This record gives sequence, C-alpha cells and structure tokens, in this order.
Amino acid sequence: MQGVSVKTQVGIIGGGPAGLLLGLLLRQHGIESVVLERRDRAYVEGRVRAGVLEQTTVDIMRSLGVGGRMDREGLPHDGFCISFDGELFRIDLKRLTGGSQVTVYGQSEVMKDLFDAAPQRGLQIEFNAENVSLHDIDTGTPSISWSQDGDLRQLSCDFIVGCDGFHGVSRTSIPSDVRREYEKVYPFGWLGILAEVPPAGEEVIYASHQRGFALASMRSRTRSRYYIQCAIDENLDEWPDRRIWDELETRLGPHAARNLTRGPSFEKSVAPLRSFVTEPMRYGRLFLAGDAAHIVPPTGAKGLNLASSDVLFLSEALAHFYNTRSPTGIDEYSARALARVWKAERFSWWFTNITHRFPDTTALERRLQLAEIDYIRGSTAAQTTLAENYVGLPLGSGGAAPTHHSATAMRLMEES
Ligand code: RFL
Ligand code: PHB
Repeated sequence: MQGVSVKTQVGIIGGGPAGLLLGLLLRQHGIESVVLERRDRAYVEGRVRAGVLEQTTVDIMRSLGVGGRMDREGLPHDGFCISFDGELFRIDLKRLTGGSQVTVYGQSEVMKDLFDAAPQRGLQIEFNAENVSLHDIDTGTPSISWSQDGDLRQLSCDFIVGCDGFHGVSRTSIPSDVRREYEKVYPFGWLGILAEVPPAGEEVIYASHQRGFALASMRSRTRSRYYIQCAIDENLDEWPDRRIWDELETRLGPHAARNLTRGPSFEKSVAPLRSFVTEPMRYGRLFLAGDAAHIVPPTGAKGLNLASSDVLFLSEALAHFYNTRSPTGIDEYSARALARVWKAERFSWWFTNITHRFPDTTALERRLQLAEIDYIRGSTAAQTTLAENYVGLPLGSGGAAPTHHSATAMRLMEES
C-alpha cells in the first residue's frame, strides 16, 4: 500500500464517547493509540444525544482528570418521576440503592471535555478520515487504511478497536458466519427538542400516556430537553413548537406539566428506537465497543453508559496484555462486556414496553401497562429493581450482584 504510513499500539476507529474515553484510558496505562474520526470536531460535539450519566461514567471522567466542569455544571439527581395518565410518583434512586445517583450532563459537554483533554494527554485524533477500512484483523499485524486531504494513509497496529457507532465499518468487517446479530426495531421514534427555558421540574419525568410516551429532561437549570413519541417517518414540518408544547402538556399530565415553561425550540429532530446486540464483541485483533456493538432504545438512558463500561473493561484487558503478555483479559473482554450489555438491553426494552404506546396495543394491553406502572408505584421491591438498573448495574460481575462493587469500581471511587 502506498501513501503516508504510521505505527501505533491500538488503532481506534470513531471519535465519539467510546473512542475518546478509550484513547484517554489507554494513555493512562501508558498505551499509545490513534483515533480516526470520519467527521470534524464540531459535528461530533454538536450531536444532541445522551443526558443522563451513571455514577460509573462520572467516576471514569473523574479518574481521567476530565471531570472538573462536569462536577461544577452537571446536575446530580437523586431520583426521577413517572407520570401515568396524569398520576405522578417519584423513584427515590438514592434511598432505594443505598446512596447512588445519576448526573445530568449532556453528551455534547462530555465530548467537549474529552476533545479538550486529548492534545494535553498526547492522544492523537485524525478528523475527516474518509474511506476507513480494516485489514488483516485475523493476523497479528492488523492495519487500517483511510484517505485524508487527498492522501492515502495507513496505520499499522497491534489491535484495532471499532468505536464507530451503529453505522460504522468495523462491525461488518467481522465475517458474517462468525457474527450473530439480535435486533428489534420499534415501530415509533422520539421527536426531541431543546429550548432555552427552565425545566418543568427538578428531576427527569417519564410519562406514559394513552396518546404516547413523553419525557421531560434538561441540560441545565435554564435549558430543557423534551421528547415525545412519534412516528418513525414523522414530518417535522407538521410539528411547529406550539403543537409540541400542547402535546407535552397533555402527555405529561396536569401535575408534571404544572411548571412547563414554553419557548422557541432551537433543535428539533427524530431519533429511531432500536434494540440491537452483536456477538461476539471481538474477532481476532478487532474489538468492538459502544454503539458499534449494541444499541438500546434511549428510554433507560443506557447507551453512552454502556460505551463507558465497554471501554473501561477493554482498557483494563489491553493493559493486562501489555504488562504481562497474557491474553486472559482480552480473551474475556467480549463475555464480560456482553454480560452487562444484555442486562441493560433487557432493562431498556422493558422500560420502553411499559411506557410507550404500540400501534397494535389493545385496550387490555394498555390496562396491563397501567397495572404494571401502578404496581411499581406501590411496591418498594419493584421500585428497587427499577432504581438499581437505572443507576447502572455494577461492573464486576457483569451486573450479577447488585450490592457489590468490582475492584475497578472501588478503585475509581477511591481515586475520585
Ligand atoms: P457514536 O456516538 O455513534 O460515535 C461513533 C463515532 O464514529 C464515527 N464514525 C466513523 N469514524 C471513522 N470511520 C467510519 N467509517 C466511521 N463511522 C462512524 C462517527 O462519526 C462518530 O463520531 O458511538 P459511541 O462512541 O459508541 O457512543 C454511543 C453514544 O453516542 C450513544 O449510545 C448515546 O448517545 C445514547 N443515548 C443515551 N445514552 C446514555 O447513556 N444516556 C442517555 O441519556 C442517552 N440519551 C441517547 C440518548 C441517544 C439518543 N439518540 C439520538 C440516538 C438520547 C437520544 C435521543
Ligand atoms: C436526555 O436528557 O436527553 C435523556 C434523559 C433521559 C433519557 C434519555 C435522554 O432516558
């Protein structure tokens, strides 16, 4: 192959949360990597996506020394609310989980903090990397080629990590006879808006209404983020702000919408909802992490948080390999990550099922949905199950023992 050729230890495809967190975690272990990102920084930073960070993600940010702004500007939440057909009740995360919280801090802010830190930490990011392709992933000498500024470039590395999201090239580089994919596409989307108005409440509100799901979230005390369930092919021209606010008011119900402040929206888009898992998350010298390997519907706020735990597991496994030359950690990566992924998939699927209106929902099924939510309202056991999943299952055993923290989690907490 001709063109500019460089060498590194780990080649990372994709410069979203998974790719950047991984690059910085590897730097902390003294491992060199290069991140190849198809778009520019402004594009990646500008995508309005996640809002809720689990404690594990917060701890990783802090342990990397990039948590300063998050600690100052992020909003710790001790609970959230559920509204169903006008009734409102609270899930007290902190009490039910023995002290855990979540933090509301937008993905755009996370990306800004990670991009700012990268040059100081010596993490090289190549933006506008086009036509990325993977070579020789089933050998000991894999490489990545791409084009940039009219040049053909090549990166030789020991390992490649696909952090290139659902539409990336890495996953499909795994031969189809090895790859198992599990998928459900939901028959609706989420119409999301941002508005420079104070949030409807102190905490996030999930609303299940006969007209469909709605979610009241925020980015700060002066900026609100709202979603309403809509058709996948919804025409945004038919949703002027006034109609969105009216619909939110109806779906959130009289209690939750009491303090709804209307204002012009400055971002409006429709996101599809999907449950998706690919197995295994490793093939030869290629590993997958984050949305490249799995997608959850955003109802449980798990996507970015799963990307964080994947790359934490993988950085530990790669550090173990470079320190000892033992392949044990990298051999166990896929199973370790998938154990946590499947539990978050289950939770996100379940929370979506009980809160959304499905096109073929019968009156009986709607009553069953309401009965389930009413059961949660009245049962501490059910609330505890919901709360421990929402704050994030522990890292150690892939979420098998909710009351125990892994050595990694303990270290992260001690360091922060
Ligand atoms: P990303 O963020 O998709 O980043 C992948 C990057 O790879 C680049 N890329 C390529 N680069 C080089 N060559 C190629 N061929 C490439 N193909 C793609 C892309 O340009 C991009 O920069 O995946 P990553 O890093 O795994 O991160 C995943 C998260 O972004 C995602 O899971 C979350 O946004 C999901 N999510 C939420 N997660 C949470 O943890 N909490 C939440 O509250 C939450 N809310 C949400 C969400 C996602 C949403 N949408 C829009 C899907 C709310 C919404 C509405
Ligand atoms: C958000 O603030 O964007 C958000 C909050 C909770 C979710 C999903 C998204 O479950």
